[in-house]
Amino acid sequence: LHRIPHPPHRLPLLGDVVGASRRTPMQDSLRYARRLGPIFRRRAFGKEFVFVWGASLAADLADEARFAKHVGLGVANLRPVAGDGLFTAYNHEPNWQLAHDVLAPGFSREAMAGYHVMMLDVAARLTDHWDRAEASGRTVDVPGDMTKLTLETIARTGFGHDFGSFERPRLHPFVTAMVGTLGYAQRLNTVPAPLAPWLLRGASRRNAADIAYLNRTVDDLVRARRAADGGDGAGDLLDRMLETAHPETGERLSPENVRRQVITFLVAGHETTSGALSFALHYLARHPEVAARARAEVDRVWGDTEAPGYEQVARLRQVRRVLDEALRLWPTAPGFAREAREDTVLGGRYPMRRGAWALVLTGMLHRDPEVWGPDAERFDPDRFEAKAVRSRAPHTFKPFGTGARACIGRQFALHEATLVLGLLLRRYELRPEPGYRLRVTERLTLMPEGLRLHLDRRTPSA
Ligand code: MNH
Repeated sequence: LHRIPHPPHRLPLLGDVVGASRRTPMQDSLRYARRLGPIFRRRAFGKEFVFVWGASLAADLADEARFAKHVGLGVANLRPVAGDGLFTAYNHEPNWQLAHDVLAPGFSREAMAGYHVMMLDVAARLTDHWDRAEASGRTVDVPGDMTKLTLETIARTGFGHDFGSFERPRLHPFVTAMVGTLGYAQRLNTVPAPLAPWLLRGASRRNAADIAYLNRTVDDLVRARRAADGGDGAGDLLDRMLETAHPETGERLSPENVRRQVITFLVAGHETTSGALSFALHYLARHPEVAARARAEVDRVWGDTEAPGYEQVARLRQVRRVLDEALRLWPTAPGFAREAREDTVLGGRYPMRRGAWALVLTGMLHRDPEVWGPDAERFDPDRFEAKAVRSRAPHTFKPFGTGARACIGRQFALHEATLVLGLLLRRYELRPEPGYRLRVTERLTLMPEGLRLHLDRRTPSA
């Protein structure tokens, strides 16, 4: 540890809390990162945390032979919500492999092609809503509407459920409860663990109520499906969770584990995609020349087809680059933790004992000037042209994590977001609100705060 730099002013007990901000721990760490270099540590309440963002060290942590996912910090704080569900399971828990094998086919090409039509359907509700705002000259609430869109998409495609988000003036209470638990899990890191029940008394009562609400929602959803005799799922994720046995062992998910998986997928399946879409729309509104190029591509590739087909989405290269570049600057899942499988030496210099772990700061890795150049802070989708991508070192762009525990929903998210950006670019011109400056809220995930845009409906053919 002594080889790893830390902030200069350490307090006894509290540690490195000088200048620290409780509401934005990730952006805070980015500030420390710039000062302290590619690997650094911070102490909080007697514990030492190691952060890594330098590209070569992060690439070393991606070595699956020596490192694995670590369930720590924010992720561990979600255990009371998501238990041994796919995202929060410990590597050694048998339900991880079981659920992974049972659910992975739910993200195959064939499965995705099946979701496509439902995704189009949900997107049409968004454009109805935006058409009305546009017609009356109102701005739209981007993160709010993207959250409605992505929640409806995962609920419909995965679970045959309709939350009716676009028919409500406010977000569905499921979202409020989810945001509550995510925020609470983040806050737990900002107080000493033994004092948490006392310091966060009120908040922890609310959190218990939020978790109870999430459980109830999910139990209702599962009960409705069981009552329908498994008949109406047509092989969606819930069908797999309830009906499908492991191909080799014949084992099935237990009812308690199904509950954990449904919550996991409803939360993981929409919150980060919503943020990614929101950041992308922010940058499109700020960079009309980029938007014009992407829009020209949509017009060219999709032509007059009212509803683009599944195959026509992956052909939107420019649009996809906009999304990648937004995820580079603001990876909406802003970090992931890696632990040593055995005693090892990180980057040939930092000894780590078996079980020792480090948090990869994805947002900072994505701005490492040695990889991205001196203008790493600038929004420039051309960084994702095929030639540029080929010439970059591996493990330098990691918005979906790494290895066996990387995001299972990656293709799902990319397909959904590219499709929706294509549809929105084809239909509207986007204008920023004068005076808006990007502010980013954190609740484990990242989201642009207060982002509203003006819309102008494009004329004919659109
Ligand atoms: Mn997703 C794991 C980012 C969309 C379901 N996701 C991860 C991890 C990252 C991540 C990073 C790894 C975390 C870790 O190592 O601790 N995920 C994203 C981003 C988007 C996203 C940035 C959208 C953009 N994720 C989705 C969608 C779904 C989903 C959509 C589901 C439909 N993600 C998961 C699940 C895991 C995961 C489940 C856990 C996988 C595992 O551990 O086996």
